[in-house]
Amino acid sequence: MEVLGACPLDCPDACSWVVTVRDGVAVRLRGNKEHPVTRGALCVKVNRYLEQVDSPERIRYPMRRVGRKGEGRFERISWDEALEEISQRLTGVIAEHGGEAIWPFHGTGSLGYLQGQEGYAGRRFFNVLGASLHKVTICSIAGNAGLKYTLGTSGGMDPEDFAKSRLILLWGTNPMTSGHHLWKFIQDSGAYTVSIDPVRTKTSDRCDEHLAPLPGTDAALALGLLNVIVSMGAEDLAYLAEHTVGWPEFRERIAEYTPERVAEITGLPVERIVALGERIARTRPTAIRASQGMQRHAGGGMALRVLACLPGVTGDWAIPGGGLHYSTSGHFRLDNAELLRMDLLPQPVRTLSMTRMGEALLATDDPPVKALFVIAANPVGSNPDQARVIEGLAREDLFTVVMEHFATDTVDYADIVLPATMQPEHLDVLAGYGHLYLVWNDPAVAPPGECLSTTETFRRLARHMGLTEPALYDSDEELANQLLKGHDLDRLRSEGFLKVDPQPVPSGKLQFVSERAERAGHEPLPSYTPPADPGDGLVLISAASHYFLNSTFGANPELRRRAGDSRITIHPDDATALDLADGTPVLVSNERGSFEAVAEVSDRVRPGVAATTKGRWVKFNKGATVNATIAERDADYDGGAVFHDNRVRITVR
Ligand SMILES: Nc1nc2c(c(=O)[nH]1)N[C@H]1C(S)=C(S)[C@@H](COP(=O)(O)OP(=O)(O)OC[C@H]3O[C@@H](n4cnc5c(=O)[nH]c(N)nc54)[C@H](O)[C@@H]3O)O[C@H]1N2
Ligand SMILES: Nc1nc2c(c(=O)[nH]1)N[C@H]1C(S)=C(S)[C@@H](COP(=O)(O)OP(=O)(O)OC[C@H]3O[C@@H](n4cnc5c(=O)[nH]c(N)nc54)[C@H](O)[C@@H]3O)O[C@H]1N2
Ligand code: SF4
Ligand SMILES: [Mo]
Repeated sequence: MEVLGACPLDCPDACSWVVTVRDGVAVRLRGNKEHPVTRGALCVKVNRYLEQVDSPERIRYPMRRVGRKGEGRFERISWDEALEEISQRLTGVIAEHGGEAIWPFHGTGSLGYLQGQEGYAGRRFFNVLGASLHKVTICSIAGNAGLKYTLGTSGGMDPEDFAKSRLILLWGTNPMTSGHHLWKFIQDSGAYTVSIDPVRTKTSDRCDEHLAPLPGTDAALALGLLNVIVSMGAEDLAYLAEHTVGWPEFRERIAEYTPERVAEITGLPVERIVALGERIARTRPTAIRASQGMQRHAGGGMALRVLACLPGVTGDWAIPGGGLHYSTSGHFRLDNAELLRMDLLPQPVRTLSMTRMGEALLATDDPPVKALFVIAANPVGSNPDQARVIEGLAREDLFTVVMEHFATDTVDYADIVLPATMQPEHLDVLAGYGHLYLVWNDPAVAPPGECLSTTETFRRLARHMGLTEPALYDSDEELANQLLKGHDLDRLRSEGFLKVDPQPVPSGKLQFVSERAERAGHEPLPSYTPPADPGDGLVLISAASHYFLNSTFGANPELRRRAGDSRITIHPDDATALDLADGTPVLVSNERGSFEAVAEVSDRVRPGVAATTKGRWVKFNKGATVNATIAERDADYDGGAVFHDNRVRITVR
């Protein structure tokens, strides 16, 4: 039997897959050949996903902590005991501190609308309890906000249209690692390709040209390219007049960013800036792929805002194969409100920011956080300011439930661990953020041990607590129907995927001058916001690892072997200045914390920059990873995270 499913991981490609089942056992997993983006291929991480599903390390039963927090010692308990203990603790917390003392910490481990983050699985239950809201600031929020100020939507181009582009700027993005299916469309286009990245990545290697600006200076670079374009008189006057607001003001702003000034800010040669500006000026359509990486900076939201203006000046937004693609999420008209049911909240409640976890857990707020549910997240490994997150999670008076597949660093701090189903074992539906397809996932096999889906876990908990709200007991099928109202569900189910119609971009006139930004307290005109880490040393970028997906697979023996030890890449000039050689064991530190790594001396990074990857586990890395050095600071818009705006010192161990 073959069952259609979908990869649940936090990756733009949301692959459609086919599970072959024999005698109730999943024996084969492959990419769906019919899906126009998956095209039959998965990736190096997920090709052997069935081994991950069958892993002997998988959590199969509910557990209760027996050791100290952080020790990771647990005993097996029954579901009844687990539900009873959770019910009692939650009831106690609500009686003493109110529902807001409960924090449902939803992570991006699964992007499923039923079981994972996009539908904030379990939110209905938490609404009935009056729990705090959770804002997912960890990933893409600043860029989304910046795009919305300019375009009215964050949706952007249909990525399949890259096949029609003549010039493609791969700007702060590494698709060969973090979503490789886009490359097919880029290849099909035959376009001239430019990688703009402080690091020479696997993607840069495939491009015709590579520019390595200083991190966090992209808005200045974009303004400099526009300066060249406008000096040539290559702006599209008809498009500007008909489809934009505030061109005269923006034109003046552009004039301030001469190639000379921009060269100083970005650390790029003037000639390269001029040459790229001229190339853009004479090539239609030009497309930009920018992704989350380049907005993990103090000025991340502003950077995306300026980038979205570029195709407004050249008129590329009006040409198929022109424009910008960041995330397609804005195009899906799903009835998330119907799923979330915020109307079930008894009164308005506070919102807690995902990337301010250390601060929130250690604060003396009223009410303090007294109960924490971690759902498909691994904050110990993946949040900023690791030491403070750990200190917060170690609080004896904090009741922590972690729903997981594996004994992550975060599980070690749980009071109760609940075994969760994996994708071949539950029903779910996903929407790609690198394409325009809804993707369906039917359960293929029975869960191992006593694993339960997120939805079923909350149904049972609600029943155990005697909650009477009928919406808490809707089945997965009912939830899917509510979410997908207006979509052809039968077709989605039978084919495994369904393309949605993109919304127009920009949604109205493109706003060079944004009143919405001004109302939110930001500059009305796009500008350049410099990096903000006040520290000294090199700027450390910790981007996606080729072999892990965030911290998922961080304990997978084969993928860990392929990823190798924790490394930090440094330019030969910086290595000489620091008296380091290739292979030197180093300590990487700043005022927030430190971690150990091995130096790799290579001109893959530009001078002034160091690079490592995210996703390693604390327990396999001597108690700290790169996230020990990252600040719980906010980016400019909406509280986004600043993972790559991070200065560190590197010393020999
Ligand atoms: N240094 C640095 N740190 C970063 C970043 C960076 O660029 N640099 N990037 C950040 C970004 S963009 C992100 S999105 C975060 C993500 O960081 P993480 O929270 O580490 O995300 P994942 O590893 O995707 O998933 C977390 C957990 O969810 C579990 N999980 C998966 N599916 C399910 C399910 O259906 N049910 C349950 N209960 N659990 C499930 C997985 O087993 C996994 O342990 O990391 C951030 N951290
Ligand atoms: N294999 C793999 N795939 C993944 C993930 C993973 O962990 N592993 N993570 C997934 C998740 S959660 C997300 S959000 C996406 C993220 O995917 P990406 O958006 O690709 O994010 P990053 O890997 O953080 O950064 C991408 C590139 O931006 C560069 N960069 C950093 N700062 C700057 C800057 O200031 N300017 C410019 N121009 N470039 C800069 C980095 O060097 C890096 O090469 O990928 C998803 N896919
Ligand atoms: S991680 Fe991305 S590329 Fe790999 S199977 Fe999942 S969706 Fe596809
Ligand atoms: Mo992410």
